[in-house]
Amino acid sequence: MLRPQDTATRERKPLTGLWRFRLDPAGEGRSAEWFKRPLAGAAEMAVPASFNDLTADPAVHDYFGDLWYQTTMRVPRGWNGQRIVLHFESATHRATAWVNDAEVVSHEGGYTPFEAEVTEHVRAGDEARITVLVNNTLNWHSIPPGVIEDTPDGKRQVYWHDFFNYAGIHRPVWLYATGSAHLTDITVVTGLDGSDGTVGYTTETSGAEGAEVRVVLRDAEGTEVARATGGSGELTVQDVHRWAPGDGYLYDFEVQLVGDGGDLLDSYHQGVGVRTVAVDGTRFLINGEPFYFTGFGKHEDIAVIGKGHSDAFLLRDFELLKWIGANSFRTSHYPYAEAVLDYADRQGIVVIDETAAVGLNMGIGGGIFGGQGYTTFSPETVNDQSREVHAQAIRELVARDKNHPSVVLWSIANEPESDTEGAERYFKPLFDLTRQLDPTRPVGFVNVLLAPYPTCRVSQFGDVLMLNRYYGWYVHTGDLEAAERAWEEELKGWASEGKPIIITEYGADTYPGLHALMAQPWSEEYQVAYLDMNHRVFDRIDAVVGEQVWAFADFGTTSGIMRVGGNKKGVFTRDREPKAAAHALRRRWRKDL
Ligand code: BDP
Repeated sequence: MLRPQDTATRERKPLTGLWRFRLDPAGEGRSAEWFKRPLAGAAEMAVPASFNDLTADPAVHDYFGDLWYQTTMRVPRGWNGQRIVLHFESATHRATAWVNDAEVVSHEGGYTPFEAEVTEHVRAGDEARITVLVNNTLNWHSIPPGVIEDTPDGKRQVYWHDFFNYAGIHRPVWLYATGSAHLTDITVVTGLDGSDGTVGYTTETSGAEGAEVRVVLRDAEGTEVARATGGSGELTVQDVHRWAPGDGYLYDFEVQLVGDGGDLLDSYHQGVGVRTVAVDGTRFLINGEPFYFTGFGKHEDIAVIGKGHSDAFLLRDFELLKWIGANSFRTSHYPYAEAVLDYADRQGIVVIDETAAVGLNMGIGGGIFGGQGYTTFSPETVNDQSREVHAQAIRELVARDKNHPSVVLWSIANEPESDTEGAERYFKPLFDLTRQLDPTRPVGFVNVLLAPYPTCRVSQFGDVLMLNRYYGWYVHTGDLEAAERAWEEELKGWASEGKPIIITEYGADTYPGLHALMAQPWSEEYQVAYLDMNHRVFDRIDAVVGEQVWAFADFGTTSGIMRVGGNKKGVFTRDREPKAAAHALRRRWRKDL
């Protein structure tokens, strides 16, 4: 699937703004055919945004179930005779859409795009009614999972991940037009050969019998550097300007579909960063050079708009990454908006790209966030059907993000149960699948402190070890000496595996403005001392090739005795102001200061 674009042959129209919106607690809208007329009793809702915090009503804030969005738009007059497509960058966690009276698409999974051709349901120049049934419940077959429990006070949505279940239409929606002969997919794989670069490509088309594919590669100044004819092939770029961390140099790869008579049927522009990624022993190599990750686990999380994408916050966050000297982040704990990855490509920021498989671990619920009595992997809980949903989430992630030079590593899950036979059986095929989908990038998953060395049975499948550890916070709380000893001992065990280790989370909740001379937990001083302790340990272990602090900024969670207005492990506050730790990290990471 190609992301909508304006080109010589394509036009798009954003469907952002205020839509009609209404909850459907009884789940009656589908059978009552609400999509056939203007939504009765509707409020208005911003798209893109999470609906949860745009309300003063607690029942809406915590709502789970069916919710309806509707808008009316005019199809551009000039689109007569064009193929017209309705495209959602995401809808959380599943959706069905109608155009006028016709159901056109359904999609499971809250963070990847989906689309449908709607040519036969609309007319250029006429109005079209677009209705979307979004459902935000989590169950044993959703990624992430959850369960709806009956309580004396009614039904409750329970889930095991530590961020608020924001939902709605979080990213742009588009109506776009192409010719009937069009490109449907482009894949590029880049390589290096001395000072030259290679760009291997494959394309897919539809309705294009007799048409020819031509490709042109241009440098950042627009000068042509290579061209070829044919649906697949390889281009060579002499004296290539490599894409590298801190140098987001992109070539423009234009794919053209040309008809018999030489007419341009379709044109699509794909940014290409020429770089290589490899794992060699305990080293993580980008362009053959050892790379050390500095940065964060992040969230798509902003006051008021929740997980709604904001270009303004995108810029602010990347400014802070640069200011602090971070060269990377992980898309914890779900695929981020495509605009984020495009920007990472252009900024030369390295990305660990994660699926939404978070909370597949009933041990964490019992151990940290309050008791509950489920088994993680069983026929009644996370089972074969869940794994197929997980597999589909991986397929959609790789399909969406395969061409981003910034993405150097797939993370197929965060902190799942990983010390049982059930976990081993569940994960083996998912690693195989990811490698089959993308043989060019390393694959890993993020290990939890409940499966310490040497108990983990899933890390054997990873090319890289990704560890989340909270020595000095959840264990040895406030005792950094004991924490340092225990952490180093465990890390030495992992180092003996001979793989690169990235510490994908370490962090301490910190209430901004709370100070304590004796560096007590929750104070700004403790966060700094905690990070210092971790860094001493990392610097003594050669196999550690990265440190990503948890978290970039404070973020919204469900309420609980461990959370004060959300998770406060941010190095920045939720409105992106620095805590003392931000200055300390900047001193460590900014080699140029
Ligand atoms: C880890 C999770 C992360 C949490 C963090 C924490 O990966 O989502 O927010 O710990 O407890 O378990 O702050």
